[in-house]
Amino acid sequence: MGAIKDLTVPDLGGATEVVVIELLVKPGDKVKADTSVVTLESDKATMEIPAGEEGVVKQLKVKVGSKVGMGAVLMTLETAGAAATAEKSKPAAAEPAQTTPAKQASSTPQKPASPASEEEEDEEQGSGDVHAGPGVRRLAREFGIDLSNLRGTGPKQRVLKEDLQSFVKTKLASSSEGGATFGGLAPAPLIDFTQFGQTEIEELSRIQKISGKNLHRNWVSIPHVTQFGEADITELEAYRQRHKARFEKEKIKLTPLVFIMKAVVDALRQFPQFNASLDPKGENLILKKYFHIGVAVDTPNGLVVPVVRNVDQKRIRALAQELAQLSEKARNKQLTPGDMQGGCFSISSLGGIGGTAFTPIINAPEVAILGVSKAAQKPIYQDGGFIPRLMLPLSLSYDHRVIDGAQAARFIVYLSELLGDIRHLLL
Ligand code: CAO
Repeated sequence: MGAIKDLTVPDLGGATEVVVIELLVKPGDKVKADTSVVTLESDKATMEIPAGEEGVVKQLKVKVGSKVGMGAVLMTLETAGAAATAEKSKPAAAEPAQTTPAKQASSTPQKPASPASEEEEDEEQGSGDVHAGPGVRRLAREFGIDLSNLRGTGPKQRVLKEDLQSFVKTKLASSSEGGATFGGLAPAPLIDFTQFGQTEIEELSRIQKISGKNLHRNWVSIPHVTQFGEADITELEAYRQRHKARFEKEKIKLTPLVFIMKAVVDALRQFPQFNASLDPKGENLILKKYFHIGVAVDTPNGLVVPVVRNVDQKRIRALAQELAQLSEKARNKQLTPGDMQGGCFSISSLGGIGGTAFTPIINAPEVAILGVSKAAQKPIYQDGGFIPRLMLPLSLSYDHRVIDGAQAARFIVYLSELLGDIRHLLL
């Protein structure tokens, strides 16, 4: 049997009294010399007291809330040593130093950490290469987080409370049902950019703050794949040019987008799983029998996605009118929440600006979104020679939990065929 030793409150570094805020062990627990057994708190800091010696906890002498001073007995330990006589140990502060640096680190008396001394104390409390204050360690223990999985952003890579919070947030966002985890995202580096040059702070708009959160959630929670394609819209463009002036007289802008909306509805009929939402459990597909299409509109205050309802029941003229009204409302900040609800599928058109392709983010709870880029003349091989054709780049992002790659390829091929043959759209 080992010796029975009292574990006492060490030198408090100036504080006369501290409070026991946590008992980390119970009688019968096996402890190592560096196992934290009690957390004490002064009005300035918290500190964890290590067992000091390997052994078994015999009896707790304090409770949570007890106020104690230097030398007070916290608990008794049956040490693993050979000596059989019970002996009252001296306060930890006076304990002889261990011979190896590692042991010294774990059994060196703890001092309450004042803000200035905390970093020094972290060194002492470091397990392996991890440096963290006692509060952070306690929090990590409560959450069951192994601090060695985190990359600290403090001095000497010290793990800060913020690092822990961002680790937990990332875990929650990416939490799936069991399975292996891959260490989570590294926290974003905290950089003082003024060290590199002049800077200016500009607050994000309200819309950017809201849509940013939604975009981030959709990006991390939906397994996105983007299928690219091209539609030959030479005939469609010729048709549009023929009718554009007539529409303009009525102050209606006829752009390729309205034709694309019509073609999308036709493709949604053909491929109903694109006009669907996953139920919250991810077990059923809710198939929609209506065709409401969201259209991303770029406004000075950020991106909004008003919804054009019952696109299947509207003619090109009515759609063009409604799209103009909705984008006007969006740019004048007059959209109501109702204007942005109920979408089945979204279209994000950057065709008026340029670029060749992009990967749009799915607008949950929808399962797919079509990105449209600027049409360009391209040499297309036909009947033994190259001829110029106006090609429209399409980027279809889809939720791979719901849609297979083959279905997505079929969808984009079908859509391209519709856009390539104007008769389909007008009939
Ligand atoms: N290829 C070639 N030209 C195109 C085109 C395309 N794919 N799409 C539009 N155009 C042309 C139009 O025909 C028009 O030219 P004309 O006046 O000569 O006919 C010009 O580009 C401008 O069109 P527009 O952008 O004003 O109109 P639209 O109907 O195509 O789009 C709207 C309306 C509201 C979708 C658009 O103004 C808009 O806001 N787009 C940005 C959406 C966005 O930001 N998406 C990104 C989301 S992810 O951050």
